[in-house]
Amino acid sequence: MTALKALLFDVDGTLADTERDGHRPAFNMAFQAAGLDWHWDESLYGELLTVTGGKERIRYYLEKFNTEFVKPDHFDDFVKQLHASKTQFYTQLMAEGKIPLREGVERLINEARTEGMRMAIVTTTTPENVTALLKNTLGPESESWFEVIAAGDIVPAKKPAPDIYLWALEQMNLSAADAIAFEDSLNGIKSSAAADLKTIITINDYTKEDDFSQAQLVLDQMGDQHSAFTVLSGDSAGHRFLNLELVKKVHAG
Ligand code: XBP
Ligand code: MG
Repeated sequence: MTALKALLFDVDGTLADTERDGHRPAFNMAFQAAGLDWHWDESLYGELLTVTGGKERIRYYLEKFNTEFVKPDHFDDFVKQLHASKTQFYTQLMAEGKIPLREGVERLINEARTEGMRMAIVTTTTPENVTALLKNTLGPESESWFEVIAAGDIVPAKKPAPDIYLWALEQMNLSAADAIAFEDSLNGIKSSAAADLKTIITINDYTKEDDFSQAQLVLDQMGDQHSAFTVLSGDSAGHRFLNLELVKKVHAG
């Protein structure tokens, strides 16, 4: 059996509920600032989440939900600029500190640091967004706790492709058996499972109906001493919240 050497964290939906209250409003602010009458409500955004990556999501919206829109010349640049504006609004929202980490995330990260467990971020979101979330929740130094920040366009094929996980493992000189992934969505588990990583899922409102049959453990949240998780599938070995001991058991199991 290989000992657990690293924790690989997805960001959006896993560390914090950023999709509904961060990304979605930031997209809408960018649309308004660009003089577009587009509005992504919570339910439409749920459908748009099928596609990862903000630029990819804008294109998907126009292909599937707003086919009347006449694409401007230099459409690629148009999407890039719109997305850059969205990133600015998103990082501003993070700086206002309105999006907290999910229950138990900070505790687990601190426990991992204390034990000297290696950690990385593996996400499809833009690197600036990761920096903004970490700084404004875990503090200005926290980015350095993660050995690798694998994010955004660093690999061309985003989740559900395994590429971003494989890239992170390669950077860390680890094999999939050495690590475990933390995810919240179907695209996330498809990506981590295709990279041969064992995965622990914490669901959220957008992902609660997703198929997580490839995950080792599915929870409603990581939970805490006074806020026990609900186990949706897998074996929590009698634990009431997700600590490093349970993570190691899931990895070994
Ligand atoms: C996150 C995403 C991202 C964000 C938006 O997925 O799909 O596209 O919604 O980020 P995951 P950008 O949690 O699997 O990483 O607009 O910066 O692309
Ligand atoms: Mg996610």
